[in-house]
Amino acid sequence: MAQGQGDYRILHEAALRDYLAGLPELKAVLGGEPARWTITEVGDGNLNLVFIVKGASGGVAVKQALPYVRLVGESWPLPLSRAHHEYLALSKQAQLAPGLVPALLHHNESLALTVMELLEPHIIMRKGLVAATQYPGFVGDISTFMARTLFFTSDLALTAAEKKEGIAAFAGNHALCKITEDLIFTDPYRIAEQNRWTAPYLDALAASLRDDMELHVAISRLKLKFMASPEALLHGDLHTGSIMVTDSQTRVIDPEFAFYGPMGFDVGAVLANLLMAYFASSGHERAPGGRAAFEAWVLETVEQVWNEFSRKFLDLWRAGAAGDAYPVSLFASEKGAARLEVERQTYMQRLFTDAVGFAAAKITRRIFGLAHNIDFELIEDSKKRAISEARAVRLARAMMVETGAFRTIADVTGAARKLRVWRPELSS
Ligand code: SR1
Ligand code: MG
Repeated sequence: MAQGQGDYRILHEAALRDYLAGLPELKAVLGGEPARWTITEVGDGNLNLVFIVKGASGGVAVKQALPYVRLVGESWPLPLSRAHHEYLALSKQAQLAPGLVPALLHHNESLALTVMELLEPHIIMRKGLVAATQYPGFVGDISTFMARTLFFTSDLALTAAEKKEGIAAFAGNHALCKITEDLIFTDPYRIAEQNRWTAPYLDALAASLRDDMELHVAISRLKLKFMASPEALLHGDLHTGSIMVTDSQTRVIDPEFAFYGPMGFDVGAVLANLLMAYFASSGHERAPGGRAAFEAWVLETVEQVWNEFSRKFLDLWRAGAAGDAYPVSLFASEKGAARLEVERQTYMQRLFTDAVGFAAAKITRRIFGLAHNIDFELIEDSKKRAISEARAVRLARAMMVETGAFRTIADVTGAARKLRVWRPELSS
């Protein structure tokens, strides 16, 4: 029995086969004899089991939450209720951003188990970025996903009552928020058992993070914003490992960290992960077509993600927002419409500043915290890896402490471009 959920048991291969065989709709999707289905555990994330099941006529993906953090083990318990919040978030995202999340086929609350469409031939975007693959459809899709999911779950689109119901529905996901509060906003800046970095080269840089009070203030302001600004329903973990892609398709997966928080956290996550792909690129082997073209594409993508997100979000707002914020009755006159338009620009500038700060926090945690990413980790030569990471950290510190100096997204990409050739001093 796990955490009071009497029917919960971990479904390994045989039990999963029996379970799926007992569900007529899924049995029909898979086809053929259940005994001949292939079942492979493919989860490479930090928290859950993920199985790919294939039958004579089709396949499905099955995700089951474990009652603990997979990356660490049973010593770190984690509520199964995250599977419920993930299912809720996926359902909402499917409604608001159709075609940009996997189709939901089945959910079992007690087993903390969800069956989804098998995304094939999609791959995890982060893996594609490590191989220097460009994704021309990504900007359009991710900007639509963020603009629609964030706008339509905010006070700009909802009544106050609807918004508060939404907050309440996700308020129980606080254990997942706590992971973020600790691993992103606290641990990298103090001695924490689970921190790690590319030693010895980044030893001095790691120590400097613990002693940098301007950084401590900046990260604490961001933490407060994360904890105390329920602006919209966030994905909550929107990195490139939570996105699956083909040349022409994008699917956002894994919203188990979903809750009502500051919009800039999701936007910043996407920007941060693209920037890390950019800085990591020079540490990897030359790819066909060259790394330069890829790196130029990544920075162009960073700019377009923000610009397209901002344009689409504003379009939704201008198209007739029905939410209780900025009441239509207060801005009905010509003068009111003009003033509201100025206010929209101010709102977007504030959202941009939030995204810049959160992006910086996301970069720093991947270099000094518990959970790293393959963009850097797959750079075998640890000195090369440290150089790429130090460049990213230098940008992140500036973005976090001198956030006001980044007025436009071109300020961010311009600074990244300069740091791409900076030679950091490493510890030895
Ligand atoms: C213990 S969980 C570590 C990280 O994995 C997830 O993908 C989140 O980013 C979390 O912070
Ligand atoms: Mg995840």
